This record gives sequence, C-alpha cells and structure tokens, in this order.
Amino acid sequence: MAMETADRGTAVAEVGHLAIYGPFVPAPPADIAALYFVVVNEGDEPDRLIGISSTAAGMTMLHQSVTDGDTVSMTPVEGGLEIPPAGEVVLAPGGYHAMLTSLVEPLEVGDIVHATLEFEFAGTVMIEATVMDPASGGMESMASDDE
Ligand SMILES: [Cu+2]
Repeated sequence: MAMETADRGTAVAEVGHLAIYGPFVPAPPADIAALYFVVVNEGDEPDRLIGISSTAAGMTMLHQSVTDGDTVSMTPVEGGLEIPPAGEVVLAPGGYHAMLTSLVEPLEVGDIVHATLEFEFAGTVMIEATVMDPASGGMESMASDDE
C-alpha cells in the first residue's frame, strides 16, 4: 500500500484516507506565490480537492500550468482536482499549483504559510508549507543527492 509513498517521508497531515506530503512555497519575487504539495489517496474511493485557502493570501486559486512551445500559461482548474483511489495528485512546478495572490505580507525564505485544503469527501485539513529558496528547486532537489 505505501509503496509509492515510501520515498516521500512522513505525511504532514492526514484527513480520512488522504495524506499530504512535502508542501512548499518557492520564495516569490512579487505579490504572488505558488504552493505545491502531494496528495495521496490510500482509500478505494476517489476524492476531489475542491478548495484551497490561506491566511497568507487575499485569494487562493487552483491552477494548472500548460507549456506550449516556449510559452507557459496558467489556467484555472474547474470543478476541482480528482484524487484517484489508491493514487495521488502532485502539485509541482510546471503543473498543478495553488496560486496565492494578494499576499498579506511579503514571503521570505523560512517563513511558514498556513493553508486549508478542502476535499469533497474527506473534509478540510490544515497544512503548513515552508517558504524555500526557489534556486533550491524544492522537492525535486530534496529528492536527489546530486550535491
Ligand atoms: Cu497560477
């Protein structure tokens, strides 16, 4: 069961059959930031991430980055993000992310961002994401040993 999650370390939060791993926010250059994390569904029913809010931002939206040639654009995720049974959804640079806009205060490396995730069936869960140096690459570089 935990095969896919074995290399993710410890879940930072759990709600129902869902577990949240590795939340982080690259330190933003402006009044707008992205929040990334992984949701693992250990149950045998699908669930859906239907809402995200953060006390750090005036508004939080679920976005998907789409790369088309040299152009990267972002589109809102309509109707939430399905978390398949015995599967996972990864929010990571270049793909899905929670967009934090109208930041209440500038975010600096080491700050903690509190966010509340709302799932259709499992309910809500609070997570804390650390603001990281964007040059460190976040989870991707933490997962590799090429230093
Ligand atoms: Cu976005």
